Amino acid sequence: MGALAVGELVAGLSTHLVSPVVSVGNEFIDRVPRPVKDWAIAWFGTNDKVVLVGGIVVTALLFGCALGVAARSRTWLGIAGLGVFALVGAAAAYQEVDAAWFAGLPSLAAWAGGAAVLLWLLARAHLDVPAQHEDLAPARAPSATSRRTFVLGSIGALSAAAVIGSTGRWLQGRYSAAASRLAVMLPAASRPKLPVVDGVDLEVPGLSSWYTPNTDFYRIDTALLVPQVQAEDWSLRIHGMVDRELELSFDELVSRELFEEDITLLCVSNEVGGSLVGNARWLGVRLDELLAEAGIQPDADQIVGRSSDGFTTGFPVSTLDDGRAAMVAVAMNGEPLPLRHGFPARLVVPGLYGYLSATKWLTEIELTRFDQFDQYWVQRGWSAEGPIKVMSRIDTPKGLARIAAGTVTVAGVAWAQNVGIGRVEVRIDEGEWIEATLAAEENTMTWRQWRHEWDATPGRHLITVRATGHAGLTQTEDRALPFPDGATGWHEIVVNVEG
Ligand SMILES: Nc1nc2c(c(=O)[nH]1)N[C@H]1C(S)=C(S)[C@@H](COP(=O)(O)O)O[C@H]1N2
Ligand SMILES: [Mo]
Repeated sequence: MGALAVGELVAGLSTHLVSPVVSVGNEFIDRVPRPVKDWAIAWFGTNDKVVLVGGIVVTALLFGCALGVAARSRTWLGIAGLGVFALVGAAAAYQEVDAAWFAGLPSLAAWAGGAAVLLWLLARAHLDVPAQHEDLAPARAPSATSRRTFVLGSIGALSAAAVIGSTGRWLQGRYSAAASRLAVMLPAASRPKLPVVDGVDLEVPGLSSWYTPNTDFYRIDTALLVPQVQAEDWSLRIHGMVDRELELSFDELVSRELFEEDITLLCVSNEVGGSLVGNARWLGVRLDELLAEAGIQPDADQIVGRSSDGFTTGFPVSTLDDGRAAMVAVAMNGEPLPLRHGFPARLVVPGLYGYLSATKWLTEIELTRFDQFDQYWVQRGWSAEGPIKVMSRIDTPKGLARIAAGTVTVAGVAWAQNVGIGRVEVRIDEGEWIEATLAAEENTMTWRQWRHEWDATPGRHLITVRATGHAGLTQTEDRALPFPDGATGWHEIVVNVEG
């Protein structure tokens, strides 16, 4: 406990330092075998990070208790054990991107702090050891005073650790980019988009709204702490296999021609019926225009996005051939990108899963070749190409809901980027497929709402949905898990209709 607290405090002293707990967590995230990660997302969803940090702290505390017990007979064991513990923290710290040469300092200090607390507590526990040695019989029970000094000492040490640890966390908070975000003034789009088509939102209770509010938007990334990137210090470098390297500051980026577009973002880990999908209005600079200015060399076939935290994405240069609205985005639903969603800038590429394309906290765009570089998730076995698959989801009623008999509105969303949804069908109890009513279509890069009025009779019923893209491709019934290139299958729910 003392060790962890000192680690936090020292980490708070410099932006170049990361708390040992966070480093160990980040390393863990980068190294866990995929099944463990899938299991964590399945069980804890987007709370997986809280669980991981909690797990590390609890493991460390249990380890500390074991060391304390061992140190009672052999002091050096306790000190050495703390050393092993600090080594793990330091090793993880040196794995962080841009680790400074002194990255191991918080762990080293944690070792010293932990050892000091241990020695001090041991001294208190042994205060009257000589007395014990004199009267060996009947048992070597510590005297009441010795026990009291030890317990008081422990309480004192715990409170000191709590104070030191929270001071450390507070110091680390100084590097927040929240103020930088508040100060950002975004110019309007120079090519304003027409207002959203009428009727894209069916406004059925329980159905996802057309735009997903930023606060509800799913968050998926490998960063245990949200990277804090100040717009003032930020720059975007476009380099690699280009004719002219470009480097743009945030001001230079936003004073270029901005455009806006509604695009639905999707995570490849989304299961059938899952919620790792959201629709937003994005404002940004066209990626094809930036790259044309840099001049893509003919041999380049991969566009790699690099993030401030070392994460990378990669997708084919040919993705942009159809003129789709790929962009370096600076705003989401009318406000600067939230810190969690990549402030100050990120990539958004309609039609590709996020892991291939949607780099948050973007700092570099590199033109390269697939035979020269594998991006973060490709190194971990995921597919190097990831067009989003046709999918539909029932939002209301909810699975296993109890509903009253009569007319029930079954409604949801469907997507088929960048072809567009042509048809959605609903089936009750494996009967005939019935065409649902579609909301208006805004563009082919977003989800499309649908609804179906169902005359519900008492009993237990199975509702199934499937979608078909404009090109005629119907969502397959074959169930596939997200790995390696996205889940497939029909979304089905069971409801209980009460008579
Ligand atoms: N820097 C960084 N960018 C990232 C990721 C990441 O781990 N780190 N994850 C990607 C994945 S897998 C997805 S699905 C999207 C999610 O974007 P969101 O969190 O804004 O919804 O971000 C992408 N961009
Ligand atoms: Mo993702």
